[in-house]
Amino acid sequence: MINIKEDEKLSILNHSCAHLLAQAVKHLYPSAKFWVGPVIEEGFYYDIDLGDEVVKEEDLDKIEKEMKKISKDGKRIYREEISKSEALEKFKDDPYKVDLISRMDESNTVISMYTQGDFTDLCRGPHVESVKELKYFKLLKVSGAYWKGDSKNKVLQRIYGICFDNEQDLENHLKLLDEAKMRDHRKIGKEQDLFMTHELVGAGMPLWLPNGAIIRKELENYIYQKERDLGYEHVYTPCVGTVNLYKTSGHWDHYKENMFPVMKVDEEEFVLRPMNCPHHMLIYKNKLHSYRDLPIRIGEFATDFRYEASGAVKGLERVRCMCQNDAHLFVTPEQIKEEFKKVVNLILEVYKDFGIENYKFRLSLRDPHDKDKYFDDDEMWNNAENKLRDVLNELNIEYFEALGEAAFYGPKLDVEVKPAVGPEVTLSTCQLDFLLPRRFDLSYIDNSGERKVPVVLHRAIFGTFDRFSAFIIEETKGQFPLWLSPTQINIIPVNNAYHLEYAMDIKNKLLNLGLRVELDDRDEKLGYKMRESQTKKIPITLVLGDNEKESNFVNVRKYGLIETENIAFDEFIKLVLETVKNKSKNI
Ligand code: TSB
Ligand code: ZN
Repeated sequence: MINIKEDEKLSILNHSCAHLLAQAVKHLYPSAKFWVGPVIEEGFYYDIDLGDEVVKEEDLDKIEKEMKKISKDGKRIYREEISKSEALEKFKDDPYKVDLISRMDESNTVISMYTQGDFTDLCRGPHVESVKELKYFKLLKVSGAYWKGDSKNKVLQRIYGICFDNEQDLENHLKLLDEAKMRDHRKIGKEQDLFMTHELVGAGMPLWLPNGAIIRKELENYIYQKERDLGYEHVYTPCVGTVNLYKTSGHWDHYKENMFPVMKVDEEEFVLRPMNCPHHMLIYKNKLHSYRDLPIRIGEFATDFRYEASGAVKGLERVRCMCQNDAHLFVTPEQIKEEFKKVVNLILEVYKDFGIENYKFRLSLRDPHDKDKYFDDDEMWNNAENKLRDVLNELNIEYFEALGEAAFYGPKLDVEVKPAVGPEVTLSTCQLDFLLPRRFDLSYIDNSGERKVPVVLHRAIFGTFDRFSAFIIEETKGQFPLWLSPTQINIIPVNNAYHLEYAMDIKNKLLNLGLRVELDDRDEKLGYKMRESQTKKIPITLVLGDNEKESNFVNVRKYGLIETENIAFDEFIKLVLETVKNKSKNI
């Protein structure tokens, strides 16, 4: 999707359109007072004080019509520069503008205003020359916004819109917005009871509902098995640690702004952990190790807490409480490349299983000038960064480099995945770390009996279960493959009086095979129940009547298809189990 702010021409157009919106609002709501109307990535908005009146979504049409009328009138847009005292006099009845003007420093700011027809607004500009140029716009939504973003202040009405310079671009953009709305995992999450949030729990702290929990459990089982096969050992550790633990690791100095504040218990200070590395370092340190033990791969589905700005949290995609599919691999320097390659191959394998094809590898490097974020040891950094480059080149993997994106303890390989709509998201990561093993004084005995420091690879294949689930919900539009579907099979008896017993028998047999089955025995019409099964996006619906009962068959309707198929029950079982095992979409 286009970033309006980054396109100079569209920026001017959208800013001018914000004024057109304000003028139309003034015509329709004469007492309206205006705060600010900036251009944003998604278009523009204007914050407006309408006294006791409230603009609703359905009022946007009316405002849009007025905007069109003004635009047709085709008045020129004039710029005038005025002194601060003139500005204060001119806008003296408008406390919002007075607030803005009083804070302006005349010595380094030119105060300007723009006029179009009967409307004048204080503005830096620039603007288009005439309102006639503002033809292809759309008002998108309205919400409340505290004046100056402070919850102690009055709530203003924020009206959002977007403007293009031709009809086709506007249409394409609106289509994309519709598509994004339809796929939005927050919407699907609500419709399918996957997760919820509640202000009493807090922003960015999702509650996984039973349906969502099934998906998450399946993801956990899937990756757990893959990791076991690769020699990972899984652990459980607490999601708090003492401040001293994070001072030892260096998080306290380099990651504090991403952490929740300290909790005091008795005389000890604790934090909610933002990462699991320190805990895993201590598990490694619990025993003496010889080079023969390495690599040691410690995995955990670990809950972390991070401070994310309240405006940045989004459904499951960006949360403050997350569960990482985390592991720390303790290796000798000679094992780095091989172990790193295995991680990259695991990422590729998982993406293949999930049909993820649109992604880029990003090599995240330190910014050598940022001495606050990155520890100061050029040799260590260069060594680590070059090691990663070598591996990527040997694997023939295309990547791009991103300065200043490394973790404080080392460079990383992040995978940026492009969703069906919307901006890229970082899912997987694999990071190389020479620092934390030193800070925790880790060691192993090498083959000549000498004490050596291991190297650590931090890696998360899904990233977090939260973000990965958000991604999968949007990619599939909530039509999950059979193995992930909360309900896999819905059984509908044609007539409860005659077919319920057979339906219950089929249900129990499927449940015994470990499948997730529902039986719809409500006294509703067959057609109604079948339609509902489709709305709920259940992959398989079985309709059972006389024919099926007599021959031990099932009548199968796959999600999204109209036609149905009669299959012998034994055959059906085989098909279903195979589909689940192969993780294919449907039978
Ligand atoms: C891989 N210590 C490493 C770990 O061993 C670590 O924490 N890396 S991380 O900071 O990059 O986080 C791992 C992954 O978590 C990221 O790749 C990203 O996919 C996911 N993630 C990060 N922040 C959030 C968030 N606020 N909400 C959801 N997922 C997140
Ligand atoms: Zn880590």
